[in-house]
Amino acid sequence: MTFRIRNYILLSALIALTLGCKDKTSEPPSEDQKTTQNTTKPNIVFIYTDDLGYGDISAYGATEISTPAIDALADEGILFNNAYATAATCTPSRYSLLTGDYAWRKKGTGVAAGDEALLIDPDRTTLPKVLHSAGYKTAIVGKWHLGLGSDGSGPDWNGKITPGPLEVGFDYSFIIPATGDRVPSVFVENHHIVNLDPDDPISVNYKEKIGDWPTGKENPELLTLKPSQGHNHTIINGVSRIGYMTGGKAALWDDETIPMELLDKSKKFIEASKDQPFFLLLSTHDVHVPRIANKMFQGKSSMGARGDVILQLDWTVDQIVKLLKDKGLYDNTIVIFSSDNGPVVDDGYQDRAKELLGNHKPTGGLRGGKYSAYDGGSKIPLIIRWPDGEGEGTVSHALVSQVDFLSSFAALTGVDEVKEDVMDSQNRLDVFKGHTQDGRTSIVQESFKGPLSYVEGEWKYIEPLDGPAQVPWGTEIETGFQLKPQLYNLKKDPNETKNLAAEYPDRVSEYKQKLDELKKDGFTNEHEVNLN
Ligand code: NG6
Ligand code: CA
Repeated sequence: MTFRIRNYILLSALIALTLGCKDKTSEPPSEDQKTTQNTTKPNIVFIYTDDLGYGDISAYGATEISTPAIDALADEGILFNNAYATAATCTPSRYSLLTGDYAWRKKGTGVAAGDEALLIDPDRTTLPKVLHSAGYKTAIVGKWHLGLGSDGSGPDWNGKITPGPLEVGFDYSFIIPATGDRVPSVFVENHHIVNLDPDDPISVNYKEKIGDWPTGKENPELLTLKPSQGHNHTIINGVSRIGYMTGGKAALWDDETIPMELLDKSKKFIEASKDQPFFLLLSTHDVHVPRIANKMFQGKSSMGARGDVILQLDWTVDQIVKLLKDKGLYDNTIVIFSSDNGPVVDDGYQDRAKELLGNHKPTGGLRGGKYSAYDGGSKIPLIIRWPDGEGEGTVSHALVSQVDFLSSFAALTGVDEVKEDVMDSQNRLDVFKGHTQDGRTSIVQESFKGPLSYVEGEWKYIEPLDGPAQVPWGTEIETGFQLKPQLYNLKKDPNETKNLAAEYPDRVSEYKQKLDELKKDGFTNEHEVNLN
């Protein structure tokens, strides 16, 4: 895609104003939908991918892989090239997206275990609750990874699994409880495991082996995909996972059809919601490990499993867009595409991602990657395609954070006030719509059990903290831990190569003070632990 200049933004805004800019390729809505779909409250489909990097798609400059469906969204919408998840791992980023708060304010939000209790307080304001109050039907389909069940007891796998997504504001949920590489390898629909046979109850344990199902450690000869780090507990479908499980055989998912299952449930939700505005959070398993593409995509990229699942993800986007067009809903639906954290090449399985990477740069050259305090950890792709063509084909350089969707969508849907329990989310609707390039003044980035960073304008300060320079379990990613403060100029040095802290001591103390100030409203120092 071609990067166009600011004038173009103005010009297209003008054209949109005069002509009422519409997507030419989509089907006109049916008479039926014209009457039932409320144009002041557009549907929202948020495609939230897992571990997809800033450089992983062709719209962001990848040349070794082509992602035409995602690129088409960028051509029809706004591509943000200065957008951040709040954290470098999944659980805290998702916590922020749904609550509008930085996750370092809340204990236990590092990377949730597969049997963790629900991390979001059901009494608090959430993004789906805000949209629900505006008359939206809300759903999450896909990866959850924010815990299930009550504090102390966790999820009751064989009974009613609650609290969970439904208790924090979703009307419908069909989820992978934690991650694809964590047990239990089953889907949970609303409050129950799908296809669970009561005569074959499920047990899950994260401390010790239970039952007699083989493990990667004891029976490596049974593996079709071998671990490279950890991941040597219970074997499901030839792949050893994190955590032990036994029972629930009929409920096990098939890794190769996860995207199809998620699409099917998304489709049913969309079809059932056509009479009112809807919010669908489609939270893909791709491109997280284990990367097991469907047969349709196996061997289709030059990069092995990781490239194949990027193609599979692009196909998912294409399917969703086609579905919206088929149903006549595309002209009244905002489509958002983003990722929960930066990329990682070897994240624990010998899937040859590293060997076959070739010239591809998942972070687009940014320093670090998933887990890291450097920008490779949390600077992510973000594309917003507005149904009325706003910002069509433009690029926004504004500093934006996923934490702001809650307040911005509240404003969009006419919810005047967001309660005080939301501390960090700001209404940046004008920025998300491309009306202005004046983004946030500052953001905070969270690395995995490591330092926080404070970004203001073109400057980034990383707080000093003691810990290993590299992620210790072998992913070959720099953490960002350093005993001295770090200061980078992201404009002149986007890859954070030159620490300028010694040259600008006043800036360092100013940013340290500002970060400390933000921490005063709530901070859990569990992030200040050593990774070892
Ligand atoms: C790590 C896992 C990694 C991944 C990550 C969470 C090991 C060695 N590594 O602990 O594979 O599951 O947790 O990823 O176990 S996230 O995208 O959900 O945050
Ligand atoms: Ca992730």
